[in-house]
Amino acid sequence: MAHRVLVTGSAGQIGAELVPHLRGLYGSDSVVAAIHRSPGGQSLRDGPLVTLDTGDQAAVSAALKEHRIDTVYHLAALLSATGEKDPQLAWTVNMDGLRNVLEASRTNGVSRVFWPSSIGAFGPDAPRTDAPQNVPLNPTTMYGVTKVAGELLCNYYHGKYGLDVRCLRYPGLISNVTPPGGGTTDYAVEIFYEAIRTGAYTCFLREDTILPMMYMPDALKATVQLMEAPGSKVPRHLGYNLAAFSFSAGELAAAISKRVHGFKVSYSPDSRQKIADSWPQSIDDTEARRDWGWKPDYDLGGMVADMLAKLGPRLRAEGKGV
Ligand code: AKB
Repeated sequence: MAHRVLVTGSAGQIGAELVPHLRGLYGSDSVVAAIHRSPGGQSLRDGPLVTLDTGDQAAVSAALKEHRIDTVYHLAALLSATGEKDPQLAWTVNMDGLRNVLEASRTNGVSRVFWPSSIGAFGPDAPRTDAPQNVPLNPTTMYGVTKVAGELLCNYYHGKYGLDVRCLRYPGLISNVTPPGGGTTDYAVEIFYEAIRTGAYTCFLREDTILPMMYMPDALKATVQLMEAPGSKVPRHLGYNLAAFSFSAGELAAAISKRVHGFKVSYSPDSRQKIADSWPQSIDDTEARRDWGWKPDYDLGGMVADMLAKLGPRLRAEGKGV
C-alpha cells in the first residue's frame, strides 16, 4: 500500500535520519518532514517540508488534511535533562503535543501512529538489570512522567477509538548524523565528536554508569519493522521494551581508545547523574523479539567501529579532526 507519511520533530536526532530512511522506502514525495524551531539539515529538503507547531491541534489537523496523511511518526519532544530544567515546558511539549497529534489523527482518518517512549519511563522501582516489560513504572523525572502518561494515552486511543498507535521504549540512541540535545545519554555521542576533534573528553556521568544503548541504524530498523508489522503481531499499544547492548561510560571510553590513540577521558558527574541512576542498566525486550521479530544488528564493537569510520573522515574534511 502506498503511504502518505508525516514526521514531526524531523530536525531532531531520530527525525533527521528517519525522514531520509522512510523516503528511501516510500518515495520522497510521500514523506512530509515537519519542523518547528530548528531548520534541520539539507536532506529534509529532498521532499515536502512544512513548519508545524504540534501545540496547535488545528494546525496539525490542517497538515494531515492537506497532505492526505495516513501514517504519523510523532517525534517532537523534549529529552530528559532539558525536561528537568523546565518541567512545565516538558509537560506542555510532550503531553499536549501528543494529545493534539492523537486527536487530529483520529479525526482525520490516519490509520497508524508511531510514538517514541523511552527507558526514561522506568524509575528506581524497576529492576536494575533486565527490566521486564511489565513492571511498576514510577519515574522520578518529568520526562519519564510524560513517557508513562504518553504510553497510557496511546493505549487509551487504541482502546477507545481503535487508533493503531505503536510505541517503542528506545534506549539511549547513538548516531553520527544529528547530535541529540538535552538528553542524559548524550555523552555517548559527544564522546565520539571530542575523541576526533580534540582527543579528550570530560564525561558528565560517572565512569561506572551503565545504561542501555542502541546504534541508530538499529533504531530505524526497529521503528519501521514495528510500524509495518501486521496488527495481529502487535498486541501491545503501550511501549515495547527495545534493547541492543549496555555499557558503562568507562567501557565506551576504552572501546574508543583502542582506535583513537592517546584519547583521554575524565569524569565530572553533574545533575544528569541522578537521572541516569534512576534508570535500569539493561532491559528485557523478549516481547518485541517474540511479537514482531526484533533483533539488533550492532553490538558495542560494531557501533564504535562504524561511528569512527563515518564521523572521522567527515569531521577531518571539515578541518575538525586531530
Ligand atoms: C535521554 O537521555 O533523555 C534520551 C532517552 C534515553 O530517552 N536519550
